[in-house]
Amino acid sequence: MEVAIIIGSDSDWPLVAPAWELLKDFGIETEVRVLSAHRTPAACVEFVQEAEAAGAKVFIAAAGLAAHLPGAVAAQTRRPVIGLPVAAGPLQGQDALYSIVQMPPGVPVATVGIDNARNAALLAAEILALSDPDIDAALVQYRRRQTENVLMKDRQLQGRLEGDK
Ligand code: RP5
Repeated sequence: MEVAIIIGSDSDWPLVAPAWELLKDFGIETEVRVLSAHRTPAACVEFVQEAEAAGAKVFIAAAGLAAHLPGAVAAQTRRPVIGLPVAAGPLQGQDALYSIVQMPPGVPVATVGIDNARNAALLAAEILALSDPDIDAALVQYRRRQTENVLMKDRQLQGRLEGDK
């Protein structure tokens, strides 16, 4: 296992699944577990230790509401932890964002935007790419496709605007 994804509830999965898909596309071995900092604290600690022993180099932890999961994971490992705030509940992820990003000095969590599962996966891939040329090559291709896609959209818009003249 190279990346361990932990989600605070199965209700988070639809928003986190794009991260798993992207890592799979990059050929990165990823395990996903539902474990909560509040509801299953002991199992959460146990898994982080097991995952680290199994070779996990990066953790992605996703949670909504009072999202303590990424911080609780970071407290148990020196591997980089990427926190993904999930838009759940009446505050739609703003509570989770502040909770995840405002870690006390000494235990960092790299926080991405609310529901931005894709950026969490890309950040994990970029960390792994530092020591894996295949993942680095996959990232080069990903950026190239992204650039081509935006330029194509620009050409399409220019075409439509020309047609309106
Ligand atoms: C958080 O509480 C979870 O990460 C989820 O985003 C939110 C709601 O959980 P459920 O009540 O849907 O299980 O801990």
